[in-house]
Amino acid sequence: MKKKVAILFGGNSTEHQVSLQSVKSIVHSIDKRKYDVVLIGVDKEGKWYLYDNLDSCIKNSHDPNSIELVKSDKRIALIPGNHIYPFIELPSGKVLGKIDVIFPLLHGGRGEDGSMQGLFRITNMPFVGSSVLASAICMDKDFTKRILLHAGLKVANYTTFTKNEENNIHFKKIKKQLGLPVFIKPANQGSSVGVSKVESEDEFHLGIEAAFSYDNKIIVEEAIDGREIECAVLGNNYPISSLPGEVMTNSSFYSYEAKYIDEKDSQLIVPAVLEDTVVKKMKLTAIKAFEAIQCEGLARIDFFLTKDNDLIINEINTLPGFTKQSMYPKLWEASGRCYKDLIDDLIRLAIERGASRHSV
Ligand code: G1L
Repeated sequence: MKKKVAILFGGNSTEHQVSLQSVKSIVHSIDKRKYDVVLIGVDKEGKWYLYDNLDSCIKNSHDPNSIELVKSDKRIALIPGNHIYPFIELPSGKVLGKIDVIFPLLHGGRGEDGSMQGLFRITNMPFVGSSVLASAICMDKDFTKRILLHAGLKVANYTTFTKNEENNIHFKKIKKQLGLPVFIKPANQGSSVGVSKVESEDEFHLGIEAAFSYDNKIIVEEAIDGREIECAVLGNNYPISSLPGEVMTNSSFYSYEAKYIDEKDSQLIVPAVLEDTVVKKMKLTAIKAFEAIQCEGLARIDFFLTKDNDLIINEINTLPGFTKQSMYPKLWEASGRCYKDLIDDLIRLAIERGASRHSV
């Protein structure tokens, strides 16, 4: 029997557009003989709408940065306590047919800190990707590093400050501890904004202020001189890793700008040109990191590779870009798994896990 896959998309952030592009790619590629797709858009206020087709979801906008969801005439909600039919139409309360699995392509606020995954669990809905704990950990750069360090993996040296320590941050002490330049970032992984690279005391104080305007916790991190290499991991209990790929950018700081502001300025080289020994080590380390955080389904592990072939984990992304052109699918494509099969694998992994008890 065909399975019903509900794709949840939208959300309230800058990644809104990536989300819509990713839905387009998935709807285009998903095996229609195996799956029926149900489209559910989440608007900026957090309201959920049901759509008949992709064209009716998106307001035609000439400015790609201001793409907006069109409200459909069907509001829906996912509510606890309704057993196998937790999706209901609003305001009538009529139940929607059974959904087998949710593909949550959501970003920002509630979409990625584990709380949405909590809702799926409470309503007993199988879903693609990591569950509550791993999603929440990966949202926080400080907690991510603590877990990775505890697992014996390398991360950039850093220090954390909370808002109540703001008046007790000393440039000289940091300079001694981490050297210069340093990166200052909000701890919240979701904020692609509020990041600065600083070289001087003046810049330092501005950077601290900027980061605190996005989060009550910030990290100050040594700048690593290295190539940016990323690896894709797929699986639940027996995860596998892809060949690595490289993100090429012009200069160290522009790498941030390019990544966050204009993705087109960076070039993806897949697979990355690396020695076999480095590839092997990277694939193993990526799986170790995935397991340390207890990720499920998928994650993209981002590394710095230094001149001495040291592997330093920069970031773990449980919600990687997912258009056909994005790094995560490209890495699998280069490793012999096409986009359509990848979608298939992720849905299968979600259902398999749904049938067993969640531990975290
Ligand atoms: F459902 C998955 F597979 F777990 C999943 C969920 C979310 C994969 C990728 C993403 N990515 C995002 O939501 C996005 C923030 C990059 C927008 Cl598409």
